[in-house]
Amino acid sequence: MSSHSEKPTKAGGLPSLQATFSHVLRSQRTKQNLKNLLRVNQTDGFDCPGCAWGDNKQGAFQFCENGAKAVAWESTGKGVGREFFAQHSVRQLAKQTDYWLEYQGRLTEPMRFNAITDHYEPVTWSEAFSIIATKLNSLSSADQVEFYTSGRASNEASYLYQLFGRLYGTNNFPDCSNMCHEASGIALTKSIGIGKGTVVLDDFDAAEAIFVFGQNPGTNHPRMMNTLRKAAKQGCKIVTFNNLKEVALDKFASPQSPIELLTPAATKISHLYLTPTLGGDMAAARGMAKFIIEQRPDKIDHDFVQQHSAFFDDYQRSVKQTSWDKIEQQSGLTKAEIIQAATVFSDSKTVISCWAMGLTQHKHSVDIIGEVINLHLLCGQIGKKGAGLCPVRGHSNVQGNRTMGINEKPSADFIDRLDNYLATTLPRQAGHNVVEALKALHTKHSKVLICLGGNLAAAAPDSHFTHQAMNNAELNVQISTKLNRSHLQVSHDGLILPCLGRTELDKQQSGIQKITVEDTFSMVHASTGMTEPASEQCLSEIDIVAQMAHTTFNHTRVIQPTATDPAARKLDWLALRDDYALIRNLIENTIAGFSNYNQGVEQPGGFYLDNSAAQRVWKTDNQLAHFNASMLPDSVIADCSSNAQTGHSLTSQSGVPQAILLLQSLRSHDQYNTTIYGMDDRYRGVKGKRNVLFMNQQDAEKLNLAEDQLVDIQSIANDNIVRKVSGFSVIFYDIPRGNIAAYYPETNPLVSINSVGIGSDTPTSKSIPVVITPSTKQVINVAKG
Ligand SMILES: Nc1nc2c(c(=O)[nH]1)N[C@H]1C(S)=C(S)[C@@H](COP(=O)(O)OP(=O)(O)OC[C@H]3O[C@@H](n4cnc5c(=O)[nH]c(N)nc54)[C@H](O)[C@@H]3O)O[C@H]1N2
Ligand SMILES: Nc1nc2c(c(=O)[nH]1)N[C@H]1C(S)=C(S)[C@@H](COP(=O)(O)OP(=O)(O)OC[C@H]3O[C@@H](n4cnc5c(=O)[nH]c(N)nc54)[C@H](O)[C@@H]3O)O[C@H]1N2
Ligand SMILES: [Mo]
Repeated sequence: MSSHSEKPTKAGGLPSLQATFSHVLRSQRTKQNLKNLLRVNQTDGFDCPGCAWGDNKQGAFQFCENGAKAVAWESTGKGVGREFFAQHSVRQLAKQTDYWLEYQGRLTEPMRFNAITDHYEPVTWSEAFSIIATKLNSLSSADQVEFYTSGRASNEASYLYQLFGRLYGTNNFPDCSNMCHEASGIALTKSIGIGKGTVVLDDFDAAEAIFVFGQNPGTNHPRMMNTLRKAAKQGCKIVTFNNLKEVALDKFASPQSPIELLTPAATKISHLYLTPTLGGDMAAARGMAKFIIEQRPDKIDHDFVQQHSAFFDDYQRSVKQTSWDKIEQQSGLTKAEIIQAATVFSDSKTVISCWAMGLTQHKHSVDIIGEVINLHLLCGQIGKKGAGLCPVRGHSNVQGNRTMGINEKPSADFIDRLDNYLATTLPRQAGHNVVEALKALHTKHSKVLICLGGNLAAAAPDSHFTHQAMNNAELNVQISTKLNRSHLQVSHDGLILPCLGRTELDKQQSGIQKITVEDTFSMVHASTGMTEPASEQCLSEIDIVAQMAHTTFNHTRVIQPTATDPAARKLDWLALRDDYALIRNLIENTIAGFSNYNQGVEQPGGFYLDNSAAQRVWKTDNQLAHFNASMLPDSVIADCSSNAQTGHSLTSQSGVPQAILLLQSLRSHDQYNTTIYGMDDRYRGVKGKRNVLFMNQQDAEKLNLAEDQLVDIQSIANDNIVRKVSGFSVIFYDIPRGNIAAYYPETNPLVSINSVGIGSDTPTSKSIPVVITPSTKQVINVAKG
């Protein structure tokens, strides 16, 4: 009998409400978490750590099932302290699943790795800061340190952290964006002169059509489902491009509607649902442009093109040169399907396009996104009410991190402002992104890794390479709330520094502190935690960063690489920690758009950071929006071997022909990135396991694979390294032939560190060429916990 359950016919509804409360109950802090949920995204509450979708301040509750999981997961009654680490060696812990590691509870005291005993042992905070200061002052170059950031860190924490790193002397700021929306930022900046989305939440009310490319909001941005549901009910046409049939984008029942909650009723979301092949969206969007340019030239916004854009002629030439054959072959869609989508696009007065990881994690993602932007320029669908571009951000403050300067390639303007205000000279040359940082650690050029949140060991590609790189670090410092794989990649010296989470009360000298964040719609607003901290020993991220900086800059340098920046010593790091309003003053004085910052965040809902492109002001070299005239790539996959074209056959060493399939790694409904909440993926009908492989039944039959059979997956790259994962059970799924899907992070070992997006350096986690074979390892992955 098949071990997975029926796929539901609608998303949301009662099961969603039930799941919400079962996670609250499991947190062992039920009462507190019910209170927490009522304060999620409320004006006087805290920003949901779940995702970066904007808040609509009306309505009694602003949380969703997956936001509730994130809150309950953080605010748990379980804790991990010295007894736990005395009991388990690092080597033993490394054998546990990601789920088990985080399920142990909150980190409650600072710990230091002892390489002799292979255990973490208690350390005082002052010893911990002194270890960091001593190490940072002993390096021969500031570029030997990698400062990683994950997108949950607040504006204040991120700002202070980048200031610390830059005053120390480096731009090595690898961050989760490098693996996430990097391609969006690059494509947008190239075309419209700003790397952010151009719409606000209200625009969705005024859109006649909404295109959703490569995004699964039912799981990853559930609050967006209410926006889509409302739009659909108003007659807005929603067009979905997704490699898989995601149930929420078909039918959604709002848990806030009694009828949809309690009966089979649901709102039909997508007017048109197209399933392109992986990496095929550029071809699909090119086809839409071809139809409009060649068949419906009256639908081109000629005034916009003339007044606001450059390189239209080049673009038009590229479009005309692209054949329908190539478009159909590369998109996996028929000309008729593409024309249907193009007709909705060109017939609508206002169009918004949203996208997420299905567009950003490919080899030619910058061009894929460029082509979506081209469509909007072609029809003038930008910089007017109800129209524009919406890269839907992941982490709740990932957009704010970048605004605050977490960027390995800072703009000259940004450094100019800091230099002027602080009377200093900060480094300008580009630092390392994630892939570069890992390579530098791997070759031991970099010696220290500091992580402000996240779980680099599990989030980054090529797990074996990544783990080796992290183990090479002479010092691995992890500022975290929960135990994860990154704490276990330690061979020399390592520190676990436990911090407060978003939901927790943050008391400093000057009183209770708020922090601020920026959402997908460039709204900056405050967030105040209310729960008692998990432990008295947990410090706020800001406190930890401030003390690292204070100790480092007041320590004698053993080797003088670049003289310690005098500005670093002049700054009163501890005063900034005592009152976060002072950090906001510093931000106000050094970053554009933040005037009256402290007053602005007092307003309900916060304040809006201006977006030039939304005003039809183009901050490009010639003050015009640029069409991107790139041709379709020859192949959508990274160069992996001379004959590695999807679907073509390759002869294995044993002489048996094997088909190459293209694998995407995605999220289940029960996870937050590398944090695994449970083993189910309700909307895809998966229960109790994560090592599953979604594949087309015909592909499976061709390979003689039965449903539930265990298989091994091996990726193909142009080096001789074997990258393989074992024991995945086959699930027949509605997915284009030649494409397969499995969960992240389990499939990260398959992504070569060298397989990255052109111009973005983002690991190509949505197009991994692989071969699959019946498993040699008979394991069933069951929940531990
Ligand atoms: N509950 C929860 N919320 C989250 C997260 C989480 O893990 N859990 N993660 C957060 C983060 S950091 C992020 S970045 C976002 C991620 O949000 P998503 O981007 O929605 O995340 P993925 O699961 O990677 O889903 C990618 C979607 O794109 C589709 N897809 C893949 N490749 C292609 C393609 O080539 N073309 C098209 N058209 N579709 C494709 C997949 O079928 C899938 O539906 O969510 C954020 N919110
Ligand atoms: N194969 C594959 N790889 C991917 C992706 C994919 O789709 N496929 N997606 C990529 C994407 S989009 C992203 S954004 C990255 C995510 O990469 P990361 O952001 O590095 O990973 P997370 O899993 O979000 O980090 C979880 C950890 O953050 C810590 N944490 C949680 N809350 C807090 C807090 O408030 N403060 C601090 N200091 N720590 C906290 C906890 O210890 C927890 O274990 O992964 C990328 N990797
Ligand atoms: Mo992300």
